[in-house]
Amino acid sequence: MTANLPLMSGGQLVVAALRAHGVGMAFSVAGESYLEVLDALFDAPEIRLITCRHEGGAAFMAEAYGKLTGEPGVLLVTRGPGACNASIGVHTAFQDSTPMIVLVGQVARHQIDREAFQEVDFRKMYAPLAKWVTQIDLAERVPELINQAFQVATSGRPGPVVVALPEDMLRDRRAAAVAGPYHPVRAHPGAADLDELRRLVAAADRPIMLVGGSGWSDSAAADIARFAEANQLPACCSFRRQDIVDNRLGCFVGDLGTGAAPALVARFKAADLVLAVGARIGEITSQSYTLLGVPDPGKTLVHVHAAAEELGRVFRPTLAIQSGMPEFAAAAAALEPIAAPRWRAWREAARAEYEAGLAPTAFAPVRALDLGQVMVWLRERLPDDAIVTSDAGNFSGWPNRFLQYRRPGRQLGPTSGAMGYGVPAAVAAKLVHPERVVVGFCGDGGFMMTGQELITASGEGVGPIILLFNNAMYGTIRMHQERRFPGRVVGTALKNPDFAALAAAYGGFGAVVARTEEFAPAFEAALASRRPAIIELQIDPEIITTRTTLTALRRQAEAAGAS
Ligand SMILES: Cc1ncc(C[n+]2csc(CCOP(=O)(O)OP(=O)(O)O)c2C)c(N)n1
Ligand SMILES: [Mg+2]
Repeated sequence: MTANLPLMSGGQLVVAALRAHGVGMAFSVAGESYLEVLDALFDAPEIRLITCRHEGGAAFMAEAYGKLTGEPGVLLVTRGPGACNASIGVHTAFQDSTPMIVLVGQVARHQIDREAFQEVDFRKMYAPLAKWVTQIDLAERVPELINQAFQVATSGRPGPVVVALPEDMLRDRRAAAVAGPYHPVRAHPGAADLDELRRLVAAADRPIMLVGGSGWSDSAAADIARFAEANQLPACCSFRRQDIVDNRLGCFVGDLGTGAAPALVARFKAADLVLAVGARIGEITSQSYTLLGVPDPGKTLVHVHAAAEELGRVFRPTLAIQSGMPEFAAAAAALEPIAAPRWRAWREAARAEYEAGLAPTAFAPVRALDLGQVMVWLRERLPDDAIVTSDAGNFSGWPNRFLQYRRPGRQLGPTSGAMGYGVPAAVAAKLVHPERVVVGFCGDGGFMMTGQELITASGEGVGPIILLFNNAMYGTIRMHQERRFPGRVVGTALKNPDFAALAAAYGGFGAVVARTEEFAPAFEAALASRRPAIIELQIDPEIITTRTTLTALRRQAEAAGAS
C-alpha cells in the first residue's frame, strides 16, 4: 500500500494530515522540539499559522476558533513549558466541550523517562484536562493517530485531544498514506424517543426548555427556536450560551449564568417539566445544583445530550435522548406542534420578566458613566452578525444581561470561568471573520493576563475592539469578600497601567471613557480605525454587578452577621 508513496519526515506527515483534515488556520508559539512540523508548514501556505505571544493566549485562540466554527482549533506548542502555559486553554476546551487538537513537542524517544530537558509525561499531565492524550512513537502511524485525534475531538461530546510528538520521530522518514477528512460521529434521536418527548411535553402545565452546550450549527439553532416557538415553550440558555436561541424571539426568556435573573430562577424551580437540550446542566447553570433535585430532579426531566456518559450524570432524567444537536433540533422542528398549549400565559409571563430585565437597574445617584445606557446603546448599534467575546469576571454581567444575541452573531465566553479568554478569543474571531464587528469584554484583571495578544492582532492586520471595564480590582473576588468578610479587603486591589497608551504601543487605537456621552464616539472611532482597540471604561467600583453596589452587599452581610 505504501510502495508508490514518497518518503516524508514525521513532521511533513503531521502537516499533510492537517491538510487532509481541512485545517486552514493554526495557532502556535514556536519551540525547537517541533522544528520539523514548523518547517513542513513553510511548504503549506494554505494553513495560516498565527504566531502568538504566550501559549495561554494561543490556546484560548484555538479554543475560540473551535467554539466559533465547530471545527477543531489547532494549537502547536513546545514540550514542558509550552504545554504548561497552554493548559488553561485545554482545560477550557474540556469544560466547554470544544473540539481542539493540541500538538506538543516531546523529548526524543531514547531520552524518555530520564527527566530529559523539559520532559513531561503528557498522558499523566493532561489526563484530567483532555478528552484523550496520545503520543506518536512511529512516524508511519502519524496518519492513523492524527485521524483518530480529529475523530475523538469532534464526536460525541467534543473536547481537546493532546498529541505528543517526540522530536526524533518527527525526523524519521517514512512512506505513509494520509487519510481525511474526519467525519464527526453523532447519534440521531429514535422515533420512540420523539413520541415520548411529545407525550411528556403535552402532559405538562409549566414546561421550560434549557438550551446549551456545544455542537450547535446555525441551522440547528434555527430549528430548535422553530420548535420552541411552534410549541409556545419558554427557552432559557445555560451559562455563556446565549447565542443559541435568538434573544429577540418570544420564546427566549433569559440565561442561567452567574448573574441569572431571580425571576427566571424562580420560574425554573416552579416548572413541572424541563427539556434540557445540549446543556450538561453544570454547577453554574444549575445554581450550584439547586435548580433540580439530585439525583431525582423532582420534576419531569427530558435530557438531550450528544454523549451517553452525560445522561444520568448528577440528574436522573425521565427520558434521556442521546443525539447530536443538528439531528435532534431537525427532528424536534419536524414534530407536529402541540395544539393550543395550556402554558401560553406561562411563556408570555416569562418573556415579560426577561424584557423587564433589559431595562437597566437605576442606581442613585446616577453615575457619570452609566453602564446601563452604554449597554442599551450597544444593543442597538451592534450588527446582527457581531461576535461578542467575554473574559471571566463581574463585568461580564453587563453584556450577558443587556445585549441580545442571535445567529450568525455569536457569544464566545469561557464556561470554565477562565480569566484571560476575552482578548485572545476576540483576536481569533476577527481572524476567522475579518469583515464582522468583534467586541471583546474584559475586566482590568483578566485583560492583563493575555492582553499582549493584541500585538498578535496588530501583526495579522485585524482589529477587534476590547471594552475594558476598569474598576482597579479583582471585582468578583472583592464581591465575595464583602459577602463573607465585610470590610476586610485583601489581595484584590489593582494598580493598572495606562491602557490607552498600551493600545498605542501595540499599534492600536486607545480611548478612555469616563462619561456616558463619550462612549458612542469612542466606539465609532475604534471601528473606523480598523486597528485593535482598547476602550477603557472608567467605572465606579461601587457598581459591583448590574443589580447592586458594594456598600449594599457590605450592609447586607453585616446585618446578617449581627442578627
Ligand atoms: C485564570 C483565573 N485566575 C483567577 C480566577 C479567579 N477570579 C475569578 S473572577 C476574578 C476577578 C476578575 O477581575 P476583573 O477581570 O478585573 O473583572 P471584575 O470582576 O473586576 O469585573 C478572579 C481573580 C479565575 N477565574 N481565572
Ligand atoms: Mg476589575
